[in-house]
Amino acid sequence: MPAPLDCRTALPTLPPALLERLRTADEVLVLTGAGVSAESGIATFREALTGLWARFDPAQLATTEAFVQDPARVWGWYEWRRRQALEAQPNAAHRALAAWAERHGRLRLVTQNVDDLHERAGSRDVIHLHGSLHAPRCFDCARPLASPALPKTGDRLLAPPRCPACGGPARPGVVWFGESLPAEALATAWDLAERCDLCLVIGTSGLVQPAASLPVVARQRGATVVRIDPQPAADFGGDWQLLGAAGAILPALLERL
Ligand code: BV8
Ligand code: ZN
Repeated sequence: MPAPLDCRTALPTLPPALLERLRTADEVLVLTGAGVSAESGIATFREALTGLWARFDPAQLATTEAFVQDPARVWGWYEWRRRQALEAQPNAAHRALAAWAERHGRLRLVTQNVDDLHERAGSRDVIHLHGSLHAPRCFDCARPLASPALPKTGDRLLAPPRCPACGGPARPGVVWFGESLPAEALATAWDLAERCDLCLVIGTSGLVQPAASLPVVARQRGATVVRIDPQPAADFGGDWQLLGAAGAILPALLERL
């Protein structure tokens, strides 16, 4: 596996083999994580969370147990994140991926993110492996619920609204740790990983399963795996690492294709 390419100041001349693959790929799978929304001002998971949440570990809050134990703290955290997402704008990375898909025609976008910035940048048929901040449902009867009006202030403890049908508490429409991923989304993503000949892994630390296995499956099936991230991955089993911000690298890459 070649050394990571330093793209932090500008996109360097790309190795011919990489450029050829980017230009001629037949089926492209793109897997994104929180890093693709970082330049929109949305904190990633592994940066310290600001405000009321600085002292909580997301993996502790993003669980059914945490919600049962303190619904107002978990619901309040997600409403704080939903506000962040609503106040954010898609960045150049989101827009470049939407443009790439339009031009290529056989590029599918799978995201671990629960914001809607890919959609707002124009991406279609986005596969959300971990759900969405914009699809609350009843914790007890699973009925879809409307997102309530956001309170005036940001990060607060908030009692979840009640289900009009059974009175149960609303829960965010995300996949918590220990919960299964939406079966159809996972099956579609897995099938894409097995069929693609190019897999772009953008803005994800690759720590959460089963999403992190998608690029591994793709490579096992012969795909070229390209990772875009400012931080090199020590145990990267793919082919190319482009070091830098997705919002800078993706538009520059698109110009080269
Ligand atoms: C499951 C939604 C089982 C919620 C998320 C023990 C007990 C229980 C489970 C497990 C266990 N051990 C392992 C597991 C499995 C567990 C797991 O993987 N745990 C990890 C922590 C070890 N997985 C699960 O629980 C999954 N379910 O396994 O079910 C099961 C099986 C059968 C039957 C029943 C159950 C569910 C996992 C989904 C959890 N939900 N999100 C929410 O958002 O609150 S995960 C959440 O965290 C995100 O969705 C995402 O997946 C993950 C965060 O990762 P990243 O997106 O990668 O973000 P991160 O901050 O880590 O990295 C950002 C990257 O961007 C960095 O590399 C950074 O350098 C880079 N970056 C920064 N700026 C930029 C940039 N890159 C480019 N440009 C920039 N400008
Ligand atoms: Zn209900």
